[in-house]
Amino acid sequence: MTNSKKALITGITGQDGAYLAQLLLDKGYQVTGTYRRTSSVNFWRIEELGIATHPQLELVEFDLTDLSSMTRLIQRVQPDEIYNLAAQSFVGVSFDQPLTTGEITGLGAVNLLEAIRIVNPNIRFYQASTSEMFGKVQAVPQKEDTPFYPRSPYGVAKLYAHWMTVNYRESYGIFGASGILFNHESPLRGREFVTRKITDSVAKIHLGLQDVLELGNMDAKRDWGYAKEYVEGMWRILQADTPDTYVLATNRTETVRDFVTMAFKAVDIDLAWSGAAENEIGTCQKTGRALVRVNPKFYRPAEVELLIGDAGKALRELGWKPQTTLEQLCQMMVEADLRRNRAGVSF
Ligand code: NDP
Ligand code: GDR
Repeated sequence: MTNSKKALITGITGQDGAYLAQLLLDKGYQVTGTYRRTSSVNFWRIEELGIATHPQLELVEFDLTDLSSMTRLIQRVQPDEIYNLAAQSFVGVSFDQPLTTGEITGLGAVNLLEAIRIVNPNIRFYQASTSEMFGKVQAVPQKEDTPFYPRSPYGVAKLYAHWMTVNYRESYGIFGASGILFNHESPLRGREFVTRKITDSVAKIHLGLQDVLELGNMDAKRDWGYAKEYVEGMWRILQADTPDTYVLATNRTETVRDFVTMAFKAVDIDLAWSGAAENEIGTCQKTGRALVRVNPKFYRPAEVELLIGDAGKALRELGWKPQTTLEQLCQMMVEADLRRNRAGVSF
């Protein structure tokens, strides 16, 4: 299928960037994806999806903190749509690197908005906002009008970028839309995030490549969906008649502990939990072997305890709703990690 539309995706080497590129290429878009210069290229996700050498995909080196290169890139590509997915996206690291996180995750979005304002205010802009902006629970389920209370430098930076998107929408009439996405996972999730850390460890433990899985706060509750479905929501947000803000979520929440139990179940291991807080352990019911342990080094200085989203507005206005259950998602991730570990691949 071909289509005359052009899209620019920042952060194509990340989980969502890869899935979104695949979706837009399937729709016939001409896609320009940006990646950061590093000593070794990081294209494993787009390679796994089989799109790295797609004739309608252009890959461009770019850094979100560099306004001049961004302006030139937008001038050259003249995209119809820009999806700003690039960010320092790991909450834990944001406590150690608050300034870098602010520059990339917060100011980076404003660089793009400024470039759009200068080059072509008709370009549609999607900002990857996050449920981390809700942070400390003010109301449940969280939706578009729930008050924000971010609990990390990442959440604060994202909130700044979110409000700047709204501000450019209101001040300059730019089509600045924002998706407040709750956690979404997949086999392409980075291994530092808890779901993938769990499924990769479960695969390794099952294959005898690892002894124990160490985690931080097991009581945190998250609303986890499937990333591939969430990028479809991003696209729908940019096809709406007017720019707006939408929550994408599943409206189901589970603890980290529940996800661990589910992941071990996917390899036929039933866990028994004992102890509390720092002393909690998960043991194999059959053998009594300790497989999961808490290590306080993974605790965060401030935690987001409970996220559960209401995506009713996205369903009503965009016809978007999640389809994959958490059990299916978890199974898919464990199977992918079993395959990778059996093949000796470490992504
Ligand atoms: P990833 O961490 O997988 O990807 C982030 C991307 O940003 C990578 O391509 C990364 O490049 C790139 N990047 C980082 N710093 C810069 C920089 N200075 N200049 C240019 N590119 C940079 O995130 P996800 O795909 O999971 O998430 C996509 C977006 O959605 C992020 O903004 C995230 O904060 C947000 N979000 C994610 C949610 C989720 O559950 N996944 C939920 C809500 C929001 P490199 O590969 O080189 O590191
Ligand atoms: P989150 O995702 O912070 O919600 O941000 P992450 O998977 O890192 O943490 C989820 C919860 O699990 C707890 N946890 C651990 N987390 C990690 N990473 N490692 C551990 O060992 C561990 N043990 C317990 C955390 O404390 C937390 O409560 C993700 C990112 O994708 C953001 O970019 C995005 O905006 C939000 O989701 C929505």
